[in-house]
Amino acid sequence: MQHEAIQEITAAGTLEALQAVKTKYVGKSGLVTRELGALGKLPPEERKARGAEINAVRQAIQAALDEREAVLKREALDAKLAGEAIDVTLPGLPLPAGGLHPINRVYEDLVNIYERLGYTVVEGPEVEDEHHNFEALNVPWYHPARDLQDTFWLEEVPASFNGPLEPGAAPAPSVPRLLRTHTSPMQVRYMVDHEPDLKVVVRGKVYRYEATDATHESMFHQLEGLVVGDGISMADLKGTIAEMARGLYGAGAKVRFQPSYYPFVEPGADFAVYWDNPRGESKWLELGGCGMVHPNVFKAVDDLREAQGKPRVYEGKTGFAFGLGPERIAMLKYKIPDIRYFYANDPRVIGQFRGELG
Ligand code: FA5
Repeated sequence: MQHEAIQEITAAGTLEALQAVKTKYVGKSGLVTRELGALGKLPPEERKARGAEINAVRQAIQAALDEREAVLKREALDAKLAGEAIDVTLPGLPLPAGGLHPINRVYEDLVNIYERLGYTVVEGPEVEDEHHNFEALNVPWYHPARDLQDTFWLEEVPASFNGPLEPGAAPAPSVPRLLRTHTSPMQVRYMVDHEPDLKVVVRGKVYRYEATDATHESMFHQLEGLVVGDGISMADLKGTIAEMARGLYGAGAKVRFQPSYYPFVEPGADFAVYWDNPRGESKWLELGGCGMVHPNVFKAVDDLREAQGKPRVYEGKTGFAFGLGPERIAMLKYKIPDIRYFYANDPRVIGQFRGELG
């Protein structure tokens, strides 16, 4: 029996198989255990010798079981460790490649065009004050044009802002802050800090307290242009916008100007480019507003300069300005049907541009 047991123990390849052998021989009703139990039936003179014999067998089997168990446990541990080993030579998990947001891509195209034309590129504060956003841009507090750009105010608007709707009424006692509704306040800031001649484009976010729809967001972007010097004319403005359209849509691009009203320019216009849409139709695409800088803006800038001890240098100058929303361009270029997709943080939308824009 000892011989067979040892053979079976040696043959057991797993801890489970070994346990079965253990149960078979030395378990509660195992073969050896039963033999020990049968001792009582032997005549007393045989019991001792037989008992010693069976115990020796039992100890030999137990020793073989222990030894085999130790071997199997080590093997199991080795196998587990081998399975868990980190192969440091394997290539790492690939990080998803990022790409430029479609709006930044359009900005790059636009900025490249204007840098080529010798413009400086600036950004400016998104938290503005009422004076730069409206007042200095020839939009006094009582002016209905303020309704064109519903505003996120950051501070209580003083009661006098809602005072008698008359020119010449007492000016507001303080200047509340707001989220800029357009990039035009940077016209003012840039002119206060720099003397003519100048050519500058402003890029950045703007905010309007508006209901959103497929073509309107409450946060969007603008590109603003400002050129000031001597004898700058509407022809310069038209040539510049045409050059931009050719940069965006190729040599055959055509531009259209229609009279429009912005308080900070006179005359003012909206401009559109003629382009071939994805359905093969040629259409006018409204891009933004523009015009010749209003003399009241130059005056407001000189007033601010004077208050800072700087010379008045803008009176008598001429200049043009324009402002457009890159979202429009990006929606058409990348066939994104709803402006809200740009900022919904959905990787299924933005992820499409990884390869193309990387
Ligand atoms: C302005 O903001 C003027 N500051 C532009 C300007 C600058 C005129 C300099 C003259 C001289 P307007 O409110 O039209 O104008 O906005 C300009 C462009 O911003 C629009 O043509 C449009 O492309 C974009 N835009 C306006 N509102 C939204 C909106 N809610 N969501 C997305 N884009 C918008």
